[in-house]
Amino acid sequence: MPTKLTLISHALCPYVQRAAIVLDEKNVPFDRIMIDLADKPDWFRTASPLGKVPLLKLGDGRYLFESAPIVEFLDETQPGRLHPEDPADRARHRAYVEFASQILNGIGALYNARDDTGFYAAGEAVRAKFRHLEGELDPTGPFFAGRPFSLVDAAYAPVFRYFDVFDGFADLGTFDTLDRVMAWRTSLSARPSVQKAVSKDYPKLLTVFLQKRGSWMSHLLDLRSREKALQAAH
Ligand SMILES: N[C@@H](CCC(=O)N[C@@H](CS)C(=O)NCC(=O)O)C(=O)O
Repeated sequence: MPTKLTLISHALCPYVQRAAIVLDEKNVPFDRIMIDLADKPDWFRTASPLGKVPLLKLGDGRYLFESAPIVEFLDETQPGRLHPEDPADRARHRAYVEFASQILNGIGALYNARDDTGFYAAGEAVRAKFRHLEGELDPTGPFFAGRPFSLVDAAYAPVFRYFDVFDGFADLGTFDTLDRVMAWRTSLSARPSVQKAVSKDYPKLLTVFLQKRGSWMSHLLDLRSREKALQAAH
């Protein structure tokens, strides 16, 4: 590619993280531009047909949109394949990337639930998906398909990152008894490309985002911070 790639981003977006992880796994230098999704600039509206991040700006000025085609493009154009060779395996991997997107929708339902009933129902729906994954993971690990890190791993690392923050104020039990999923989560969180995909203030930014939802999760966060304040006062 003639010149540097640019990843059009948002600090909290899990789909942006997929592209950032793949770029880093392939040692591709790239620039990053953050977009305020509450106040989208005109050039972004023009470049992004769905008005969403990520976008990948190529060296020739063209923009790619949608995380799945973006990471597939990177996989095809940059050395070090992150997709399996066998077409059926590849199709399965693509399906599990979509499965990760469905879990992200479930996480959205969880943090937007208005009351405890909706919250626990959304939590159970997310857990059911991880229960399914427990049977799909390579038993030897450390990643989805065993030793090689793949595009599927890049899709799940941002999913697990939500729980690193949720764990600070709620015991959801999402991964209880799901030993392979937990081991996968741990391996992904130790991966340098995963760590570098967000800024250091990600947990704080996500916490503020969750506090503002006016949801049951916001209420749990509020309870936790009151508890902490009380403990600090004693
Ligand atoms: N299917 C898209 C989903 C991307 C997406 O949902 N991006 C969100 C942020 S995480 C967004 O840009 N939302 C802005 C909006 O909908 O206005 C992909 O895989 O790239």
